[in-house]
Amino acid sequence: MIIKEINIRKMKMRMKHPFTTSFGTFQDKDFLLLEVKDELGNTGWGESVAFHSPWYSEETLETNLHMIRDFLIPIVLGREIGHPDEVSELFAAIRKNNMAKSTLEGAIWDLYAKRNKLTLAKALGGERDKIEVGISIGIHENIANLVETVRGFVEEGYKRIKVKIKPGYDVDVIRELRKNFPDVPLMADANSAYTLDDIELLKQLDEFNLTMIEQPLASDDIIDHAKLQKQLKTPICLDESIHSLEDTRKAIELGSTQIINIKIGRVGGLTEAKKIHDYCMERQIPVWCGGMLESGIGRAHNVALTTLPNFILPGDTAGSSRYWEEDVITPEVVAEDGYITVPTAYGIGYEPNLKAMNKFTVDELHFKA
Ligand code: OSB
Ligand code: MG
Repeated sequence: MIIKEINIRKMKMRMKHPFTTSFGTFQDKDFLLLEVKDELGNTGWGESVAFHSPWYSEETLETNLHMIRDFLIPIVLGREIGHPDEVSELFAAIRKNNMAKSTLEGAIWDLYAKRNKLTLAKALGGERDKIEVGISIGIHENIANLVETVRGFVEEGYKRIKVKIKPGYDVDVIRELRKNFPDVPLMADANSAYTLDDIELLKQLDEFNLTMIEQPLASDDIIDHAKLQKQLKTPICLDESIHSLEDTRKAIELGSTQIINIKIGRVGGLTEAKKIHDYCMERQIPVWCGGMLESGIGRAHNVALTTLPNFILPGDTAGSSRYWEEDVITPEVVAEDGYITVPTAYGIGYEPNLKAMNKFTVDELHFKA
């Protein structure tokens, strides 16, 4: 297929509820959507999961726009591409900037699947027709409110509950949740808020039978996590520290992690995500699909990836209505009793809802071969 046309939309969508992590609060979501077209008029869609500010990682919407416009589009525009796996090889000449790469690579995967009359799930080698999903819940300053929020999602059937923690909002919060929900699969995500000085405190979490603790230590660390894991019963899962298959190999070899959170954007695209999945499957390391508060386009990519067999643990990809009054795809992603049914239409399996998309578009850029 020849990449003939690329269109970028700068989007602004207000989330239904603010979402607070140890590093900041999200309310307005600024992000990019990208559409690719081939010589036959087929289209594919991708989403940049970079946030407005460099809190979670160094990438932002504007750095992604710069990388996509000035470096990545010139590599693919007008080029003949046989298979989307070639895209990550072409992009290897550019260091890092994984979320930027993933935006364009994801759109080309969708295009490839549509052109070959395959679902994206099938094109990736996925097998499931429905996926199990959990939910990620932000910091609630009022613990009674948090308990009620969790109760609502447990009643909706979500398969596991993840709560954010930070220093001063950790052991007591988890104790209260365990008291109220003794049997619910529960985990905590610290988004790098602790250091090895907090070992004694983190060890107290062992008594609550958490499925895992996600990224307790620095966002660029794999050494201290290995030291911490030796002293914790609770499995550590790395999120921020994993950007590639190589990072995955090193973290597993060191004993820094027992579970991997795969985010397509963070690892530079679906091809690398699949490599990490396959590597972990061979070593019986479970993986799950993380979320970046995506709109429907990114959410659809997550659903397709999660159909691969080693996505053993429920991910963070909840239904569209958890985040948005109106999503940019049709139909919207629906989670029912903790399952999302994998769509059967070709490519990502959901159509862009252009009316909604236009409403939330603040700028557009067009590129033609
Ligand atoms: O660490 O997984 C994370 C949201 C923003 C930034 C980082 C993270 C998160 C989430 C929510 O946990 C994931 C989602 O619901 O999409
Ligand atoms: Mg995380």
